[in-house]
Amino acid sequence: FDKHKEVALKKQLIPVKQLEASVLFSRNTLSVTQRIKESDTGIIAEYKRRSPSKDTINNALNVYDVAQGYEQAGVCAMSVLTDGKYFGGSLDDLLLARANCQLPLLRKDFVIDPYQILEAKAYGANIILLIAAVLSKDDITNLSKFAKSLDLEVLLEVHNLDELHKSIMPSLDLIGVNNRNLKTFEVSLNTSKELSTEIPDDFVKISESGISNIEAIKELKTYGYQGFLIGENFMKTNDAGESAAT
Ligand code: IGP
Repeated sequence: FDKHKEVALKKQLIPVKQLEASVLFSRNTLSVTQRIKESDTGIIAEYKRRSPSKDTINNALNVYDVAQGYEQAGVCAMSVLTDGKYFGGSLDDLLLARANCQLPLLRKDFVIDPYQILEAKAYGANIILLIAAVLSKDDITNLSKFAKSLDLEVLLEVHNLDELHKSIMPSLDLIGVNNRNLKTFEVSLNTSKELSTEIPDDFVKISESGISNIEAIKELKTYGYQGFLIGENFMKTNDAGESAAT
């Protein structure tokens, strides 16, 4: 993760003033929390070309078509990987998704600096991800408050009880349990099941990763999960939008 920090910080190319002056900076807010509460499915569908755990998932699908497909499928929000090094994504992907759908968009990246939150806003995101495994409690406090000040919602990702306990604070909107261990890439839906009772009810609960069928969703719902972040299962097909619809 330290390496990643270096890379992320080196990308500070566009001056802050210019980001803040961009047209997308002053658009209306889209609330994913609201949409998830109103939806019976709660799906956040991800655009992901490749991942360190799987190498190439699919290079043939362009973000433009996928954004449209996910929107037609009626998902609650779209997640766009903007990390280039490990996931082959970019901020341009986010911008293209913004240009082609009205869905709330999650900037999926390793956010460690407020500058990345300004970028998220300027490139069309409505939600940012903060990963408890790579951030201190103070980082989470500062970054989440900064995001809220820009009218962005915050999804906090945890993988174990320690991460959850250090992170609970009012400036978060959604708490996501990642079923994938980011160090070993092992996936187990039990992670969501085990942590479910520890997440206070004021947050929308999201289960992330390794979800590949309706049965899993139904089961996770009985544990109080309202949202489901799904990438690979949709992206590995010829038509990600169609598979999200079914
Ligand atoms: C999606 P999957 O197994 O459905 O493709 O997982 C999403 O949860 C996963 O991409 C993810 C992720 C992350 C990627 C969850 N947390 C943090 C990068 C960084």
